Amino acid sequence: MHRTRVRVVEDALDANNTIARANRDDFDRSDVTVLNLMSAPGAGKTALLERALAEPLPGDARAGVLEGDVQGSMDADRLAALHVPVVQLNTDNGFGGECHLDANMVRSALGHLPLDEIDLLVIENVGNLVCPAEFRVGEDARAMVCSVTEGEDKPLKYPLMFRACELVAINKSDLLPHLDFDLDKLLYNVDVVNPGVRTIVTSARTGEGVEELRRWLGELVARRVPATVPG
Ligand SMILES: Nc1nc2c(ncn2[C@@H]2O[C@H](COP(=O)(O)OP(=O)(O)OP(=O)(O)O)[C@@H](O)[C@H]2O)c(=O)[nH]1
Ligand SMILES: [Mg+2]
Repeated sequence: MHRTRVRVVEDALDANNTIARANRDDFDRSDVTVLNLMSAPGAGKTALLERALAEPLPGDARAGVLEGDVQGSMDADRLAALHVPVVQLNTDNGFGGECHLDANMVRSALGHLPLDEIDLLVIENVGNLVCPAEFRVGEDARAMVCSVTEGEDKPLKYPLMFRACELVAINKSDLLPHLDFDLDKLLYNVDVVNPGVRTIVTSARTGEGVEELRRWLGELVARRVPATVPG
């Protein structure tokens, strides 16, 4: 019984990976770098994107955003004001209200994205510290936002998410003076689960760290190796 359950989970992840590779081929054909951006609900993914994408990115990389939410278009509406292409994907709409995006959901949105007109696609995943890290969607890189209101222990309690990412933005730094929060302890815990991972302390309120985040996004696009997928 137990073994059957494990097999089913493995099959589901295999199927997801197959679709993720198909997404990846489509992204490669259009030469688009893809970032899967994850966090707990409300850590500040959309607020940081509003700041980071307000000006053209370094290297004039053109960005687009795929907004994943269970319901509603509030985040997409916020970002649409920036004049970057934004597509809203609701998991409530035919995907059972899932708490994460998977490769098939992203695939269903590809036709709505102007892939040939962008260099970077940021996929804002559904706010959740567990499931999004388990599903590849065809991305080149994964990053997460961890806000200072969440507690220093989160890397130790949700290690997969912290381990899956190559950048951790530690957001809401403007609130530090008002909190009983030890930033060094959080940085230490992040390093324990993902040694050497890049961290940027950010505030979508004051703009702290946003230039560094923008530079990182530019570097992500610049490091892309041109793909050899048949057209
Ligand atoms: N003080 C402060 N508030 C912030 C900061 N970043 C985001 N917020 C606030 O935190 C709340 C959640 O921000 P969002 O950007 O919606 O967070 P999110 O991660 O996109 O949330 P979901 O998409 O629902 O998972 C909003 O009220 C923001 O104004 C920050 O750096 N400092
Ligand atoms: Mg959001």
